Amino acid sequence: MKKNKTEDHTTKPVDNKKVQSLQPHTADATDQQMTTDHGLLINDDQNSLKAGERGATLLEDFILREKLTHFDHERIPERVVHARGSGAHGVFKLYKPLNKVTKAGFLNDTEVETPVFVRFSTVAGSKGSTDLARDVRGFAVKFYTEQGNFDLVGNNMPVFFIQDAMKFPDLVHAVKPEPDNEIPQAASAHDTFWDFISLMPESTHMIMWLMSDRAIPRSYRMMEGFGVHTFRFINEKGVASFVKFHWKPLLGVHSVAWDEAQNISGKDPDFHRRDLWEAIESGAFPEWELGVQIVPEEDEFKFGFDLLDPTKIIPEELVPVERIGKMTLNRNPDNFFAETEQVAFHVGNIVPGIDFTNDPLLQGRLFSYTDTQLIRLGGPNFHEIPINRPIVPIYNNQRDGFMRQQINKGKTSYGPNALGNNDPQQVREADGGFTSYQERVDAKKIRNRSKSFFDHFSQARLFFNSQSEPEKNHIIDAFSFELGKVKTIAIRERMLGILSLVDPAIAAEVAFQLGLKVPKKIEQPINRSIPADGVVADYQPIEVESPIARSEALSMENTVKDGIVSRKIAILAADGVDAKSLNSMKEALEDAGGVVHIIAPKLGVLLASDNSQIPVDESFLTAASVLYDAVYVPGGTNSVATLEAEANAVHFLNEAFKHCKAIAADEQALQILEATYFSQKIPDEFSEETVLSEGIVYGNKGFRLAALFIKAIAQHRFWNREKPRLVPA
Ligand code: HDD
Repeated sequence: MKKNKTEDHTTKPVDNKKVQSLQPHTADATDQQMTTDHGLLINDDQNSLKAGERGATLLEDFILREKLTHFDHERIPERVVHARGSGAHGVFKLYKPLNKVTKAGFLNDTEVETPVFVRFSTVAGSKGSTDLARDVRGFAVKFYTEQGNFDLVGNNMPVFFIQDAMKFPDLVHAVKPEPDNEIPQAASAHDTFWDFISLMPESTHMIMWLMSDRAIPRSYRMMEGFGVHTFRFINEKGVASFVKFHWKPLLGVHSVAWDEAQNISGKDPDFHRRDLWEAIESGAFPEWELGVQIVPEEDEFKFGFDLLDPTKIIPEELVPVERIGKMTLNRNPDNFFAETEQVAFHVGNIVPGIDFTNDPLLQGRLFSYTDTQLIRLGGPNFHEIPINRPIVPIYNNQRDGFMRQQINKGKTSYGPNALGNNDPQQVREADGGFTSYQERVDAKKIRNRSKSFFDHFSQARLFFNSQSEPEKNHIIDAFSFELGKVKTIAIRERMLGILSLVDPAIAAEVAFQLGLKVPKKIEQPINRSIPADGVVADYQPIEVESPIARSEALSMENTVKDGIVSRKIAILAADGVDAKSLNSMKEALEDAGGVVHIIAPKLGVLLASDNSQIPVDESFLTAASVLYDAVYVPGGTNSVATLEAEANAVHFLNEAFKHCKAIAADEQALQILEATYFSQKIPDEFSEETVLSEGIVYGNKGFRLAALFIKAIAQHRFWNREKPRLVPA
């Protein structure tokens, strides 16, 4: 008889303190025998216990009861927001000590690799919704430091919709599916969302981000992350500075086209989840640099906006982002539920050297995250779930509660105590005990908002003005789409009014698409706070001039475009393909780090013109252009003729062109390009210049063809193709 093993090994290569701490909790059934939850070996797991072959099932059947009961209780509530997400393990390594500004241990020791667990998410959709919704992306990082867990619970946009946590339930109720019919799923394009937004001028800056391509990333690996709020750093001397956190992806910041996003949602709703998983499995580990913007306390009031206002950025031109370390995601979770679903982030998990500010949104969050875990994970012991445990031991007088794992020894669970030596002992600040930053507060209790929070438009304008022409067009298209889905004309008009305060030109263009006029008089939003003391109410925005007109960092056009690592490239081929034309391109792309799939009319193998066999990865039934970054058609007369007669192949190319992707063809394959809708856009001859502006490469010049194609793919997209819209695909 085989013995049941209780411990397990993992095949995953990465090893660090967090991975080790998860180890005793993992199980691998390979070569093991089946047991009940109580360790009894099971003889038959296929049939219930019955009174005779055709008899009724017996209540006595504890094996059946256990199996059904466990199954019946498998689901837990999904997150009230950010329900849809994907996680990964990794490490953070510091470039240089930050002792001048913070005493946080993990920000001072360049030798230490701090384990992290990251969860990316969309906000509005349910757990099973599409990855490609137009939405904010969550970017939550749990650092398992030697001083306890530090959670940086951020988003891929640097600002937020509202300035006060009091409005969070309203915001979420407005964006979630409408309560009468639960429509639409994972979409902000509906009446209740825009009703709310059009009455909340403070959301205008965030709305510009949400309508931009940032809301439809190409990959979780290609988005920035932001801590959003201004936090505090505190150094050994107790001197504080303000800090904003940034994550800068080494692959650059890239997005898909909106039409493409909608198609991906149908073809592969798990697109981002799959992309992250596959990249890590293949060893193309996603990397981000952690950046900080540091503002000395004495400079708090030097800006035209309030550092405590979460609807404002500090433009990088005013305070540069200093890159202080690198995070690498190098290990997929073993079990989605145990790790990604049960991980519990909390913006209140901080370590000595980091502290909060009075940002009223942050202050509300400090309550909400623990509160939500209590219902979602079922009680106060969620910190004991393996993924949530710190890598340092936990000792305190908290006891009991549902599912308590820790077996606390001794008589005392209170302090002070003399019976137990007064253990566990409090720790002096000098020895690492946490003390809150001693901010001086001398104020009246009031329910109001600071006047310094009332400028709602200057940074919205700064964002728009900083975009490239295609990015601006996308924003206008997105507003036209979203407001076009809104049924109530008054809401559309109210939003046009708000937009006209950002920039009359955007308002005019969106109004044109909606067949409306920009209202002359801006309707006063209703039902907002009543000014008790004559202080201007928050619905009366004030105008503040931005100290800069444009900020380079806000446009994705200026991002890194230096390679094709992990980019997916489709090679379209059929029997009779020229093996050399296919293989030389495939090799060149793979050498540059690209991921190549051969797509053919059917699965199996292709018989090349030299009789060699080439395995097919996908067929036109299983693959789609929207799932790739670029497409190449190799030579071989028969292959090209077959593809030309295959509508799906021509459609593949048309769609790739429509979505502004790099396209390459062997000179023998030119005829299939000529069968597309974009045949008149193919340059007569290609040169490095045309490749970088048009993104189409063809010919038979071997290495040069591949080299230029790689350059084109690295450009990500050729947005200049978008207008006029040629392709009906
Ligand atoms: Fe939040 C989840 C990010 C404002 C209340 N939030 C959640 C997650 C992220 C953020 C990334 C998912 C964490 C995960 O993957 O498990 N939230 C933000 C950012 C905000 C923000 C960047 C503004 C700067 N959130 C915010 C406010 C409140 C909440 C103002 C409430 C007062 N957020 C929650 C929550 C969630 C959450 C209800 C749902 C699931 C969870 O916490 O664990 O407590």
